[in-house]
Amino acid sequence: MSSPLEKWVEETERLTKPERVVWCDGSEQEHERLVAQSLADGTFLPLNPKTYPDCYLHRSDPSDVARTEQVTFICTSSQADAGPTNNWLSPAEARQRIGPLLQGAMKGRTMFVIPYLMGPAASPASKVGVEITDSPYVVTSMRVMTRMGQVAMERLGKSDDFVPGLHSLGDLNPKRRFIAHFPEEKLIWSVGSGYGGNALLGKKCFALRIASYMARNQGWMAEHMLILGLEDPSGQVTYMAAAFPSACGKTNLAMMVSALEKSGYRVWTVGDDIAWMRVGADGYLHAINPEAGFFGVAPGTNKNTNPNVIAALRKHSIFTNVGITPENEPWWEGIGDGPPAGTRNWRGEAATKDNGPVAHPNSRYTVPARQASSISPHWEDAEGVPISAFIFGGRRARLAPLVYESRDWQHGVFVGATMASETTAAATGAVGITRRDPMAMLPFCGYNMAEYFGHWLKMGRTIAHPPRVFHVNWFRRGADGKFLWPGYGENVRVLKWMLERVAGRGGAVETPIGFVPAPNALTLEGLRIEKQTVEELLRVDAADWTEEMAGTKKFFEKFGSQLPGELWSEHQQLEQRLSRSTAPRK
Ligand code: SAT
Ligand code: MN
Repeated sequence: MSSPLEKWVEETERLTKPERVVWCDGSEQEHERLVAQSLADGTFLPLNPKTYPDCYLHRSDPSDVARTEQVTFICTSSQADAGPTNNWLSPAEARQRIGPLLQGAMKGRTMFVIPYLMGPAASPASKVGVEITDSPYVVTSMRVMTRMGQVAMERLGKSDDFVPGLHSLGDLNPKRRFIAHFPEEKLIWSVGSGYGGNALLGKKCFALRIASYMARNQGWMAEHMLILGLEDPSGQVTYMAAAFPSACGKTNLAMMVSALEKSGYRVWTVGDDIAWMRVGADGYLHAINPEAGFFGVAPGTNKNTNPNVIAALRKHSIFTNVGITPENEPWWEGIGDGPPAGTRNWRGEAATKDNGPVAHPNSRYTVPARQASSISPHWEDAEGVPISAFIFGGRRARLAPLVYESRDWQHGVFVGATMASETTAAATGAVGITRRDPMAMLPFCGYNMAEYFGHWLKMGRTIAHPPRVFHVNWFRRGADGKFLWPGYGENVRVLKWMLERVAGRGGAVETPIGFVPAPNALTLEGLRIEKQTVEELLRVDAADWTEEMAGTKKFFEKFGSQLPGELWSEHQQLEQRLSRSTAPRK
């Protein structure tokens, strides 16, 4: 008798009609075979084997360089279950529209079956996915980003407890591109794109969209969050999880080389993008990183902004849509020097001043997490790491101070729900537009976001020791348009304040929006920054915030009566605090 997995593979073979079927085991020999093929057919270009051993450059189709949210669908039986922020198709209509695109889509191609495990091999919280794809780039990338092959097959056995994901490049025509999720069946269909979050189905499709739906039903959390540990001079490590939208610096924060290392503060990386969290026996929320690699934004990455990743990506890494130097080394804007004469851009043309950026703004590196020297010794712990703080953040040129702490869990959920950020190149569409992105989950929540907020509120009632909730903004600009805060390794100063708040020590002043560091509560030694700049960074402008409330209100109204009353109540209370603070003093 064939297993549920074998049945699905046979069914898919009949649908897509590949020339051959290859079951991937994740072995070294298989990797070498695949790389040799990918080099032969141009999927990969070799990088310098001396300075970048086992590293490759992949150029995607120029029309296929980022996630495409407008063709990403949540396919639930009822539209209300997808909610007002997701694109929706009924499961029947999705099958009708996408089925024909998959019909015979793998003719003449190899169909790869990739069993993979999301989460550490030892963790009971880990889950099995199986991706079927006709893209060898996807196979090689999944081997970095997940625990692929044998380990997943062992976990699965003959059971049907896996998330099937069917991916085909199709003809790469954006008009025939669909990324569809069927959360009721835990199924994913993706066709017409070979890019990152559209094609590596373990990442956003499974670990966020499908997993968030499962988590709501099962009482846990799947979040778009990095996980880091901050070690203090006594050697104690406090774990924090932070949600920022795509391309807002999660990887850099998670891998930071601390500016306070000499005083004993050091950052350990557990994850850079996704956190799966459950309440542990100790009453703390415990987080695992379901992934095994980092899929980070290349431009702007250099030995100052992220020295750990620069060192890590010198072997076994894949580069997508970056430039290439005559020495066959990867090159991108902000890498440091250059570009050297003879560099070719991400499309393979000679890089000149007039043909745009050398690396695509959303070009990426894919690197095994274990290669980072900052990787936490606990990153694969079966029980995950206990989370003491949540950090929300985004890009806001104005408004949000460098850091503030919410008043309590419910207010923290409000802070997350009202997050907004300027858009980046990680998704197609205009860049730099401020949009609401609650908990950085707007593109990744697999169900109605009103219910998602409700789930957060409910979780708060089940966690005996809930994380404290903070909000940060590294991107505030001064009147001259320049960033006020240096960011990167200096961000540890803000994390240190959070650690002190968690320990019940850090000094804070109350403002209408929450608590900001008291004067002198931020450790600024060794940083050249004017007192006025710090004041400006921490300033809460009641008039600006009152204006912001109108935007928040409009956003909340989208959800109609489904929005939890607690959030309206928080909205009202904030309005009152703001009006009290702007009222003339008696
Ligand atoms: O393309 S991905 O979705 O994997 C990266 C991102 O946008 O966060
Ligand atoms: Mn992400």
